[in-house]
Amino acid sequence: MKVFFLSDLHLDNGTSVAALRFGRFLASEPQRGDILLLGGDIFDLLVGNKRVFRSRFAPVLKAITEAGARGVQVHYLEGNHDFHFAGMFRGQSNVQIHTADFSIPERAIWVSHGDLIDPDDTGYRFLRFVTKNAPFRAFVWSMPEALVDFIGSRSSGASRKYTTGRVENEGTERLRRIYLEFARAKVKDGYRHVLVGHSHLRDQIAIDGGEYVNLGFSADKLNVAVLDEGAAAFRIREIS
Ligand SMILES: [Mn+2]
Repeated sequence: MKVFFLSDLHLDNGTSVAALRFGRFLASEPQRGDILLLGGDIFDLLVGNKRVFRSRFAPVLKAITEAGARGVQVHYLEGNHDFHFAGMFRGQSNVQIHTADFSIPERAIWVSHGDLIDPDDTGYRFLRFVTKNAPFRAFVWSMPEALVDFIGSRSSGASRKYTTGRVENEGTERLRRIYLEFARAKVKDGYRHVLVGHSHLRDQIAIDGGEYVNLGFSADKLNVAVLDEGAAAFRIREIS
């Protein structure tokens, strides 16, 4: 039984090169009994169970659903670009939506989107406080489709410019360090594989007794981390 991990694809529609690659991967690789971990920000904007998003991302949502239907255990953790969408997968018992960090105890895996690791990101913390709750979900539900899309794409575009245009500097070193510290603490708690996204800083670092994995952001070339049966560490490769 294999475990697959992907995050931060930031798909902006259902028919882009990246979306088609992801769809082909979902249709062919994870088999019945395998675990598929989606670590958040799979979509660049998917907030609320709105028709505009169901239709924009239809091929990808269908591929996720079909993977679950053939017996793949799908765990999808909300990111800061994709949340309040659990309704899209209602009734699909093999597709579990997580609104907070979670673990796969039998493989000693911890999965975190990573958006709460940096204690100094106070602006984002406030935004999260305002948006990630039931009243805001109800508010999105009541809003016209086009308005959610308009406001969302403006804020998601602004945040993406920040994250993809990031250059290596002292700030990134600081982020790397605190993400790694986060992973070390989880390994101390007994997890062997700490899978994190959000920072867009790709890393795979061995920690005494475990590892920290972050796939970064790869635009059209999607990365997947795979844990084979009995393997000690994930291996990262590109999806072609
Ligand atoms: Mn993120």
